[in-house]
Amino acid sequence: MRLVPQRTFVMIKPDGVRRGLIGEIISRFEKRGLNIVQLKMDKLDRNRAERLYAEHKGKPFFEELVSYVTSGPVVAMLVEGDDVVSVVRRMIGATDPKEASPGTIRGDLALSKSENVIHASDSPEKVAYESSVFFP
Ligand code: FUP
Repeated sequence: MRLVPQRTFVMIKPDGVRRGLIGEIISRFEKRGLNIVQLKMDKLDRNRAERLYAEHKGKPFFEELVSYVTSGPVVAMLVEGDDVVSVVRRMIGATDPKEASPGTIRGDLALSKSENVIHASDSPEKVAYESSVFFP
């Protein structure tokens, strides 16, 4: 049992904000029993988007990814709870929403692999790195 609950970084992407899904998504985390401990609406510029997605630089979808994630406001948050990194990854579902299980956020709310509503860190190391882009 951890003394300090784990935290993860979550970002509702521009399509999630545009489509009015902020409340629906936050509500799922709250109903699951997780705590929202920081929350901020923000807009990424190219420089910060490239930092956030540094691991994908050079991949064929990188340019499309950066232009999409800078296309409108996002909601960044830190979510806390037991084993929250893996719990939230399971709640968001597979990267390609067409493959994501029903009941997951992507499986219920998205269809496009490039515009898949939400991002969540996949390891504690990424939590530290990705949150520093939003919560310095
Ligand atoms: P995930 O961790 O599930 O968000 O997925 P990745 O880190 O592998 O990818 C980050 C983002 O890049 C995805 F959310 C969407 C985009 N992407 C594509 O557009 N095409 C791909 O083939 C893979 C990822």
